[in-house]
Amino acid sequence: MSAIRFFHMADLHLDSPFKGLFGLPDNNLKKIRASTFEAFDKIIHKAIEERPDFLLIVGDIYDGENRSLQAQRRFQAAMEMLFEHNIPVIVSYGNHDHLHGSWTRFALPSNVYELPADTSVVQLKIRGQQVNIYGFSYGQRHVKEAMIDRYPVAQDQHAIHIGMLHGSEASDTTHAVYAPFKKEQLLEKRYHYWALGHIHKRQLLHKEPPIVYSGNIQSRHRNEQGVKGFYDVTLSQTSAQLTFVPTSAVVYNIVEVDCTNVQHANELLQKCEEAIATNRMEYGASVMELHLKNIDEETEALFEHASVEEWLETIRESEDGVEPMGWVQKLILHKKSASNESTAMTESVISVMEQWDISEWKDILKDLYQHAGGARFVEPLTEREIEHLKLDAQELLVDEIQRA
Ligand SMILES: [Mn+2]
Repeated sequence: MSAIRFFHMADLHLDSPFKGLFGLPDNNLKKIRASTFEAFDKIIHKAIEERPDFLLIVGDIYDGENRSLQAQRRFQAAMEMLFEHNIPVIVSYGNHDHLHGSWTRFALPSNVYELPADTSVVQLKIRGQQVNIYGFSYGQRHVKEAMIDRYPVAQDQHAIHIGMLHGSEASDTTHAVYAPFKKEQLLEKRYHYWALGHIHKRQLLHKEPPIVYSGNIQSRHRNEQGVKGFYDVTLSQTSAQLTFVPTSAVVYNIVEVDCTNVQHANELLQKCEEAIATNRMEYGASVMELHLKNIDEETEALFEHASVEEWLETIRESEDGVEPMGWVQKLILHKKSASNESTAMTESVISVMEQWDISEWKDILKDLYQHAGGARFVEPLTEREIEHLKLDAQELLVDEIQRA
């Protein structure tokens, strides 16, 4: 029985708008706005070069339910290229590009199998090997039902069975729970591989058989740090080999700068520049959060007559025009003087915040959201927005406590 080879990817979020980026030079902004497409192109090029047997795309190809024209055009063209090379693509749509949205229709070539809203199976024959792929697309945005109940238990003992599922573990309370499942439920289906989507952080939930989130192919904001990509999988009934392939066009990173013994502004600037250069060597184009570590009183004095914003401007200026781009989004000071007591206090406040659910957040923020004049200026309160608020609140808290 021969092994098969496929690419497992999810959450392409093509044409993500990248809101909330301010003050960037035009070429940097352009690079970031094109990053989801650039990452996608890398996958298509690799597929054409290396000819895997098929591709699996597990939901959220498009960022919006109106499936932007630009994104569809790029996707369509890519699928045509794969058609030319006889590479099948199995697609399930997720909560972002669910079937109930309205969009301008493109006709995809016949190598693309779009899964319907009911769980169904796509059957492929690869060098004599039968391969059954099970999955569904989101019929509407919110699929709260345990769709896993609708997947059949594998029957054909000679086939390779693969499940595609865009959803999250029932126990995972950090995300909006869609199509919830328990690991045991997946294992009960006796499939050889579970290709998951929805969670943007790459992770292996189970090894044999593999239950895998490939994560998204390109970070979309500062809560999605690190290199993103997809899995190149070689699979037989008895073995699985997974290779992570990076695709990020722009890497979101936290860069640490050790400020021990820094006394003068030029020394601090030089340390920052060195840290950024090292990051550039390793990751290429990046959006960075610069964390200044080990700031003692002498270093702290450098911020007495120049604000953090001024420092940020100065650091950004020295990066202007350097390729590949390095955009410093934020500058965060970690002062040495912070006592253990204040750390403990910060942590206890943060842990209280962690326990708030969305309705509590709404209650806490109701003055803002119900304000007659202000409400229309704020973003809708999504999980992601709450994540941002949490991080901002933590920073503010640490800062205030240290200053006290
Ligand atoms: Mn997604």
